[in-house]
Amino acid sequence: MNKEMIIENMRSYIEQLKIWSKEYYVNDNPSVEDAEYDALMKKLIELEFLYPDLTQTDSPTQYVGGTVIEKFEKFEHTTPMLSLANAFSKEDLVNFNEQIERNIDKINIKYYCELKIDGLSISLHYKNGKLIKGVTRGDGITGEDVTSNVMTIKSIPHVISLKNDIEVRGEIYLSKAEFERINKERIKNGEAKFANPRNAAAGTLRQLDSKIAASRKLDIWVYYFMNRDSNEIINHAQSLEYMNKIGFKVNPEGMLVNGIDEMWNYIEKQTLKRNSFDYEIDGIVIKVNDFSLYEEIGYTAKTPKWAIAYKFPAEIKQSKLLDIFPTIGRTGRVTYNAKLEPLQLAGTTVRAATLHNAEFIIEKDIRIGAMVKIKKAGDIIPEVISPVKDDNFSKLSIWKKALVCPECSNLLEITDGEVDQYCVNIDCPKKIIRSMEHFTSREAMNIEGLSIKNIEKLFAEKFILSVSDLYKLNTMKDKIINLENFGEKSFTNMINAIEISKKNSLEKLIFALGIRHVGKKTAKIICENFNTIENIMNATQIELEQIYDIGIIVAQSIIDWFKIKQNKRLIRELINFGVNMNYNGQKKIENIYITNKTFVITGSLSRPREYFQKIIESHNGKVSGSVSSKTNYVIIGSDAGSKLEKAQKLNIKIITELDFNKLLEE
Ligand code: 0OX
Repeated sequence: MNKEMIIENMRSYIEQLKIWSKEYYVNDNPSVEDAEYDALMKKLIELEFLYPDLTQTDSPTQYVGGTVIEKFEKFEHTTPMLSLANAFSKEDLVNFNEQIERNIDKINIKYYCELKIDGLSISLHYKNGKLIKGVTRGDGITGEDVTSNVMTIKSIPHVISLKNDIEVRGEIYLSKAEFERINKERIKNGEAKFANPRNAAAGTLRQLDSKIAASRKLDIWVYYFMNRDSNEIINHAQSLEYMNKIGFKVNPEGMLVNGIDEMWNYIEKQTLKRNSFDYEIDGIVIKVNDFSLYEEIGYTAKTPKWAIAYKFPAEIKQSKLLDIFPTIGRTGRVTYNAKLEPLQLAGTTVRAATLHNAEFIIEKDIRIGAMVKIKKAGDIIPEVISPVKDDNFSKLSIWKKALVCPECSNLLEITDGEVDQYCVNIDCPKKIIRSMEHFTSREAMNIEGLSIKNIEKLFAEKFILSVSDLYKLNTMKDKIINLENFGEKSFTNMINAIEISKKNSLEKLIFALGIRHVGKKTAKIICENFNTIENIMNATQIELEQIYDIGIIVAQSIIDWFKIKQNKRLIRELINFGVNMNYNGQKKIENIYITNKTFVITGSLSRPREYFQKIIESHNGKVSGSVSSKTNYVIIGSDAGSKLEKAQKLNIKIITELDFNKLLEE
């Protein structure tokens, strides 16, 4: 056989296998027996074995995996991978619909309802018809490049007929049957079981050896076509149909509905069918069907306003409350926890659940020894809902709250107007340990190699009494490596991680300090505006309040924190240890017309709304979806509708794109 003939043979096998594979994996409707498929596959494998150089890139043999990588590279998404706002009742959906109707000044909006698959979001990139990249959602902005594993998923086409560069997004999942099979195998191998199909899918997608992914049948449903402009696809239903036509798996349960009653009807039907699917779903996703409305309806920072996820009510079960014990958080707040007789709930074994605060336990009359109802809040954190007042209940003694801190025996206090009890002792060991845990956590100073166990140990041995002591640990090598569980290697890793943390951009430190009401996002906003620790420490209450997104309470909390003597000393010590006190990111640009002003954008403009939004936000301005007395400017394009009218009524400045550009130049 000459080269051309071999390639011709390979191609004919590949084309036939592809047709059968699509029938089997995508359409769930095979036309041949497995044996026939396997026989042809064997012929192809033999040919490729003899002529490896001629192996075709789109050969189905390429699905078997085999690449082993060291770590997953980061990949910044072309457009952020948004998540969905949640709805928990029909009322929430009515509100969702009303807000959209009000926003775009239209009624009778068509919605597309589809199952909410409980898996992991993935973004798939195709170039010139070939699958080139698969990226996880990550934090929505940056994900991990898991291409080597995605390439092993049989229901994801490696080659599609459409030659434009496209991106599709969907949900990777494991069927319930495959999850059971994997767990059985793990038990046999003496490995820990996966808690649920979602965890198993996540664990599989993050394997560095793609052979492991190939050996587990990951699957996909796609739900989002990113290249809406380049095709004549004008609505979501059409986009799904189109994606299916070019070879992607689209869930067949989706349906177009008109109005809330039809929507609710769909939800009720799918709620009843929920357990009959061979994959787990945790709700229903509802999307406006018409793409042309998306820009106008708009987005929040993390979610589109044209879609919502209705979450199924949480599963509720009963178990015996064995004990109630308080724990102390980094702020000194007391949380009460329930020790339970273990039970299976929403995919995991639950042994403990939160009881919130003493007020909650007293109000619900929860007693040790009683049967209690439990659910998982947000499907994650187990919580006790109420006691079951059965015959046995009245015989149990009424619970009494703790009066002293379980860690330092200080009297617990309740601040005016609050329900929570606090330990206010600044030397309370638990508070210190918890603050250190927060300080070193990933989102804060990201000091890897310093587990909570190590922190407790180093604290107990008096090596670290406050967070600044972390930066002195390098001088205590001889003593530390002699501690149990601390070898030379773990010591070096820990010290390296501490050293690296000195270079963090300032927002990480600001978050790490644990100032009340200053979360990750607020820390970044503060740094974007003040740039250095010195500026932050010198900022006045008024200067802080002038920043968008920082209200009176947050501003007060920042001022209060920096007033405390010990806190000032801590900052001085950190400076002396060489911890970076500057913001490395982009500083907000000041423009008197844009900074701290609210804009509404309406009508068709020469560029997408996101373009203007980005510019406005980079100047510390805000873009809102609706016109109100708080709006400073309305930017109008052609066909501006009700928002323009409203702006005129309220006497709000109306500007064109050209005017906006002029403001920018000022
Ligand atoms: C799902 C699912 C997730 C696209 C726009 C925002 C979220 N888990 O089944 N996400 C989406 O939509 C994206 N749809 C779904 N069906």
